[in-house]
Amino acid sequence: MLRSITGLGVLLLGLLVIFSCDSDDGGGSTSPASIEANFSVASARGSESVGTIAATIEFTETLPAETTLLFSYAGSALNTQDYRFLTPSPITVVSGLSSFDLQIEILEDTEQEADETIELMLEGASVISLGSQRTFTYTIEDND
Ligand SMILES: [Ca+2]
Ligand SMILES: [Ca+2]
Repeated sequence: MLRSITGLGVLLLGLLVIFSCDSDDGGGSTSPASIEANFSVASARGSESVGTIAATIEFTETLPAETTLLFSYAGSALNTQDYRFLTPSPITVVSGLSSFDLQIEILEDTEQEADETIELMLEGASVISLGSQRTFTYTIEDND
């Protein structure tokens, strides 16, 4: 008797797991790993007096879970001198979003200088994958 009750419990638990997996799918069968993160554009430019800019990262589907994104930066503009990250790496993106704005404050100065670049590169993502548009280059145009 005890054995059959335990067996029934295991069976019910199994059905619950199957049922909750089905309801999480929301009708689709896409696994999170097939969702890709890409920059929305490869490049953009603007005056150094622009203020805050956004490098938009788009997801091919709405995120089913919280996701962490890692990015690196390079370029001729200097972090903390010519610009600063309002959204530093790593970025935590909550579930339910289909895009995320990585915000950068462009710092205005009075020096005459050449146009400078900020090069961002997506380096990794938890839960989801990276797409082919992993880099974004922003050109800061001098206004002095
Ligand atoms: Ca200036
Ligand atoms: Ca300047």
